[in-house]
Amino acid sequence: METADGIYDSVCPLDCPDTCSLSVTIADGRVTHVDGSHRNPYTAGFICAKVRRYPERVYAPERLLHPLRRVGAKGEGRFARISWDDALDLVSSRLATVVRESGAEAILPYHYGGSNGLLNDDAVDARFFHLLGASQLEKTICAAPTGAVARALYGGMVGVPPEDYGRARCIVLWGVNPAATSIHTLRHVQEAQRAGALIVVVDPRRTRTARIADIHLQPRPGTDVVLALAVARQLIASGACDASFIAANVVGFETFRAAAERFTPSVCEEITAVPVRDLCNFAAAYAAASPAVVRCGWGLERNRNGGNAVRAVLALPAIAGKFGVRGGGYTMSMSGGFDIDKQRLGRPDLRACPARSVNMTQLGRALTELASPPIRALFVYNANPVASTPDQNRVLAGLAREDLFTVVHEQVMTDTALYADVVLPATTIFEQNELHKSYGHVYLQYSRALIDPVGEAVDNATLFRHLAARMGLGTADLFAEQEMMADALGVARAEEVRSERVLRMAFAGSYDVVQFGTVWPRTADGKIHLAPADLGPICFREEVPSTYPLVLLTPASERLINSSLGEFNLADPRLTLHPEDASARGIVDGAAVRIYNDLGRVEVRARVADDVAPGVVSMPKGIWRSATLNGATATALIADDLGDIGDGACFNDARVEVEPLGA
Ligand SMILES: Nc1nc2c(c(=O)[nH]1)N[C@H]1C(S)=C(S)[C@@H](COP(=O)(O)OP(=O)(O)OC[C@H]3O[C@@H](n4cnc5c(=O)[nH]c(N)nc54)[C@H](O)[C@@H]3O)O[C@H]1N2
Ligand SMILES: Nc1nc2c(c(=O)[nH]1)N[C@H]1C(S)=C(S)[C@@H](COP(=O)(O)OP(=O)(O)OC[C@H]3O[C@@H](n4cnc5c(=O)[nH]c(N)nc54)[C@H](O)[C@@H]3O)O[C@H]1N2
Ligand SMILES: [Mo]
Repeated sequence: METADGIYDSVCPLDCPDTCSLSVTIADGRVTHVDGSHRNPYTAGFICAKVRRYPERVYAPERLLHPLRRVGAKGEGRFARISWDDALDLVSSRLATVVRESGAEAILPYHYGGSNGLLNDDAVDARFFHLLGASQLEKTICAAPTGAVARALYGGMVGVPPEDYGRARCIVLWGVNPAATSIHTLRHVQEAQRAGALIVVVDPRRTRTARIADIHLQPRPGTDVVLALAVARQLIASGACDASFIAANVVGFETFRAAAERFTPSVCEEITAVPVRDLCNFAAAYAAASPAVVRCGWGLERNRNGGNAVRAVLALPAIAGKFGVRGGGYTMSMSGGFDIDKQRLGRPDLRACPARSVNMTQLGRALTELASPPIRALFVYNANPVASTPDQNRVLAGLAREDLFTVVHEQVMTDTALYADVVLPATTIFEQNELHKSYGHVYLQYSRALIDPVGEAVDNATLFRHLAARMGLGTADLFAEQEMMADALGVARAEEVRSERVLRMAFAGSYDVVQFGTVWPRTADGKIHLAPADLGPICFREEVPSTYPLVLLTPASERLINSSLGEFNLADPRLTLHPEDASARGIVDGAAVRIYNDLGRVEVRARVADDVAPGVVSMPKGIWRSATLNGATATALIADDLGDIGDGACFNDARVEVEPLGA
């Protein structure tokens, strides 16, 4: 490819709600600089520090340049270079053998958010695996509870765009830490605060976001359902609920009210540790403010009560009548607003017969326990399960199975790729075309390849096109980009986004997103359902007594996106613990510690700080095994339990003990 030296448009492909438009400097066919652009107005010309370092990923020493075949033991990391021809022959013949001997359900595709674009996940790959008849993957390691709840209550109504937060008089950031996970949202939050808005943060940790808050509620992890029900009860008791809005638009209010009844402010304090006074102040301030917006995040969903928590939080704007005004209501994922038909992209109709579903949260269990048929071939792409999936030791035990054939398509040699039988090199965003929606804003974007693939890297779509051709599945046009784009967007919109590069969501000719103004619940009857039958009764599950006294949280850090970019950006991860918990165990700041429970042990250094309450400890998600003292990371301590709604992962619900290393 001949790309003249210059500055070009691109889009960040990482799994982050901000989906930034990028300005990329190309010199001599290489990416030399990445920065934010103004093409997507939400990016406003600035990006996070880690993505400015993205060229380090493109040219990383860990970058995979050629297909590889394992020659050492599983996980040992000894590979021999092979040609693409040999690699495709090997993979297609092994998959064909598994189909012939055990049936296609013995093949499991495993993928998530590595490439957050529409052309390289759940598109060509999905068509390929449907035609093959492989087991289906339930994508639950993120957003399954929030997604299920937002659909049940509101039919996935489009959320308040963060660009409208500047208008709000009260912003509630519930279980979300935009200072790390959505820096462009934070900008609008601060703009609102300067204009006098009240900022409320609900987070068990004193994050950088919480530090700027006017009110910081610090509930015990996993108790948000109680907190939100207590707020609802308080709104109702103080006459702050909007009876006429409820009568016209809400189904199930009485059931919801009855469920909230027992959570008086003092019962709430007992369970959540949020003082009665803080609860009452928050409820009164929220009731009085308009526009008021609740930004519900993902941190609160990742525990045994997560679905019910989200359900109670998303009920608040309905009860308090916060809709119908620009900047008021709630924000959850924005994806639904792009009107992209995932079925038309992934084409489940290509499947000749139904196949079982495997919950990705329980990958380790699936690889070690599933029978009739057992998983014999695992195909990993856009994912790094050793780093990002619960129960690391069980995942590793599964990957170590001699009789499992594992293919990993990756950009860099990850902890998962080390266990592959065949490693295939993947392109980065600068080496492929991609269509990007966003789960945090309203702009649909398209980006083109700017440089030649590094080494022999191949994008996901091309890889599955090649494999389909080898295996005689489908026809070439079924897998073409043109076809994908048209299926996702319709021909006209596909052409428009290709030439314009950025398209804004529109609703009946308006660019404004006003809940109950321009966008409405997409439930069958157009109403809000506070007690939908498919979610069962709203409830709070008490903590299961454990011999391990500390709750471990494993949130996002500024340094990585999940495990992506971890090869250069988080060499010394720390466990944060409260000074009381530290001194009770003889742990000082910077000391090496062992964190352990029945599932595993992780050794890192400690950071002693009162950012967490006593009884709560925290370490970042996504770190690489080489970054800890013993080669195990947080997921080694996290059970593969499923949450209350949506069968999601419970990353923030582990119980652990900590001791000084050497004790
Ligand atoms: N820099 C960076 N940005 C990212 C990511 C990243 O890894 N790094 N990941 C991306 C992805 S995939 C996602 S899904 C989003 C996630 O975006 P966020 O939802 O903002 O991220 P989390 O860190 O999972 O959780 C947010 C906060 O929830 C808190 N929390 C934990 N348990 C509870 C609880 O029981 N109740 C309450 N109220 N809060 C709780 C945590 O302390 C944390 O500060 O961010 C995206 N953006
Ligand atoms: N402890 C703990 N763990 C968590 C969470 C938590 O809160 N706590 N949160 C979870 C969340 S929110 C999420 S979304 C998941 C994410 O889990 P994953 O989606 O597995 O995310 P990553 O670990 O970043 O792995 C993505 C991989 O895809 C690769 N990749 C990028 N682009 C491409 C491409 O175009 N093609 C191919 N073939 N590969 C590509 C990247 O190099 C990277 O190694 O992790 C979850 N894990
Ligand atoms: Mo996520």
